[in-house]
Amino acid sequence: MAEINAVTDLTTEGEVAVLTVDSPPVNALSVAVRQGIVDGIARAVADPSVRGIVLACAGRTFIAGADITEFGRPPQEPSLHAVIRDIEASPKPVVAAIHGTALGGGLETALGCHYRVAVPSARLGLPEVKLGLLPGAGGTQRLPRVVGVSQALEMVTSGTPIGAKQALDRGLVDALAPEDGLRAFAVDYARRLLADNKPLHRVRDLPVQAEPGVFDAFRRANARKFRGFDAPEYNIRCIEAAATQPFDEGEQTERRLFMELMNGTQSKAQRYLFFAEREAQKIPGLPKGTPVRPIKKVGVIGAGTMGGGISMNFLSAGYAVTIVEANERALERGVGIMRGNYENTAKKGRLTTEQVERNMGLLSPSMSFDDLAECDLVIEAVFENMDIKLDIFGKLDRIVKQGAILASNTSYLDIDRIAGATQRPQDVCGMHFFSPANVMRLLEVVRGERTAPDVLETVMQLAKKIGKAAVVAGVCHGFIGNRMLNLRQREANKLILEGAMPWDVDRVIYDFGFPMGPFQMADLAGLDIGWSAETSRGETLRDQLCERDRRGQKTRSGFYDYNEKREHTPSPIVEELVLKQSAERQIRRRKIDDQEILERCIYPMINEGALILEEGRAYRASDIDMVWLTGYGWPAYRGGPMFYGDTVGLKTVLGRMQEFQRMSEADFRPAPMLVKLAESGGTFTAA
Ligand code: 3H9
Repeated sequence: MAEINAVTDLTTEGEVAVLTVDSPPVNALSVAVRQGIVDGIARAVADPSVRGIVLACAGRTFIAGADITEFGRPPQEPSLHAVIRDIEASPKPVVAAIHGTALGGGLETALGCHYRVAVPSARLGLPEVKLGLLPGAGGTQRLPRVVGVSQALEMVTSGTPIGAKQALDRGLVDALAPEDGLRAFAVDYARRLLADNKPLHRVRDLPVQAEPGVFDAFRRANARKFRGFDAPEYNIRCIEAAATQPFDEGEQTERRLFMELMNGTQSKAQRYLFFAEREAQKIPGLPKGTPVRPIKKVGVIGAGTMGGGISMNFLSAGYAVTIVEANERALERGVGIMRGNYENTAKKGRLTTEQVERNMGLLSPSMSFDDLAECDLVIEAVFENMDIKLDIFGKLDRIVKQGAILASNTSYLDIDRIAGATQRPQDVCGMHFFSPANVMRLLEVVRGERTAPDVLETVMQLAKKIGKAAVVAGVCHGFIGNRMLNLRQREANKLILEGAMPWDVDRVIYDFGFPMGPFQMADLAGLDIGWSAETSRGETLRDQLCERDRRGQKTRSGFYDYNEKREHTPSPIVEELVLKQSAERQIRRRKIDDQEILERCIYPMINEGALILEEGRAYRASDIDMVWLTGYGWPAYRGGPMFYGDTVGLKTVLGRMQEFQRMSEADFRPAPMLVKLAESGGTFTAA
């Protein structure tokens, strides 16, 4: 074995040289890997005894992309372009041997090879768009030459990898290798190429054609999905260049557009979020190797919207779930809705009917707490009422086996008090899912004062298994997400009394990049959540709307009027009620511009985030940003509220908070951390 450098080596098997990259964890294309490939290829090309080359990787995966940690720093030679150019120019055939994932620069490197073989479990894709980028090492020019323009457009703008079998069908892979014999297969494949005198397939030389109008049609079809993001459009332009320009010119276009994205704020935000998601898994005081408790059977209390959605997460991941509800009709209804949801997914082709039956077969509906006795984890998802929860946890303590984890899905309440209702507070934590719980990625894991480390570790690992992005929050009213959301809602409510209309606030929030504004969100959730006709005093706008049976989308009217397609239009009744409210409260309405609406809604949230950090209810600013990204539809290209605060500049945020303080001292009091960072020129995300 000949070592090329610390992360690559070259061995020969007869006339075939195998160049192996070994740079854990994911063989990213760091400068050392790039140099190793260039030197390894040069050595194999120069060796007269070598006639063919295999490019392979050690460890769990083929090359997973450029080394993202190098982005934003001065570029170092050799560039990835040079690496791929050298591979493609090799006079001896180069075969890429792919296992794990060939992603981004990794797939681009494979596309520079003359042939590609992969194990069936391998996945191949160009996920750069998720980092606000485009494949910048010839990927947008080579991919359409192999899979065609339509498939290439789909792959680069979605960033979703495809499986090896699909890649074989599309010509992206030339042959499938046995799962545990990739290296030998690739070497043999190279030998056969040589024996059969096969030509060198240089992808750059292949033709590429596009149907007239294909690009604009693609843009139109995806306009909603791409709204606000720069990278999808840049990717489309590159594929367009591949179809209209010679290869070298197309590569130059790609390079130029790549650099524009790389230097922009959007990609910076999206790259930050990539690391934020991984960082959120690292919990202070929880060393690697913390033991986990085995979880096989899960219990869920409550078969309402939340309980049903929570159960579906576990059923879909193959866990047995016992769902308990107090009355039979509610239980039947809840189970029926779950089945209906699965069947709808099956109708859309995203589940087979067998999978629907398998999932539903794992569910045991029950009306007795005693059926939870053998569960390893029980999640309570009933009405937000402390007394009811205390009663339930007392019962669980008596019934459920020792060592089980007892969790509450409460959105606001004090987990320590709930834990206090048991003799085993160390086994209690919060698992706060977001509605619809089977869809939204966020799981706030609330760490109580006495939650045991292995309980926390178990829940964090479990979250990954059910496809959730878990973030640890400390005990406080509303935890991270809802505590901050309350402030946005407070300001939205104030703004409409002071001069804006609900649709003005919603438009500003939507244009900022959220899927909808606060009033549309309220209509969707239902205005009567927590409202009752008996106790209504008719004072607030919400009271007045509910009293008129304007309870949101479900009654086809709320802050807006809705048609049968659920399209909304501003309501003249609401306008009248808003004006009346202002008059009754003797508020002189004034014109409020969009900038003020945005700042009033967002800056107090940032300020609250600073308080949350100060109090230690979140471990880091990026955890707060993950909460908002995965639970509330914060636009990824703005990085999250704390990152956004940094982007605007904390001095600016502080300055505006101080101006707003003149209107209301208590509502806009700056957090000491905000003041300190603004004065010292610091940032939340680098703090
Ligand atoms: C690109 O290629 C641009 C080019 O087109 C143009 C260039 C000119 N770099 O996710 P995991 C780290 S853009 C640096 O937990 P898994 C990660 O931070 C790139 N580090 O493992 C983590 O570190 P830590 C296009 C990276 O098994 C550790 O590896 N490629 C990179 O769940 C383990 O990661 C992508 O976007 C990287 N590229 O998933 C692929 N990737 O342990 C990005 C990972 O300290 N990567 N790390 O927290 C992934 O999607 C997943 O990591 C992968 C493995 C699916 C590969």
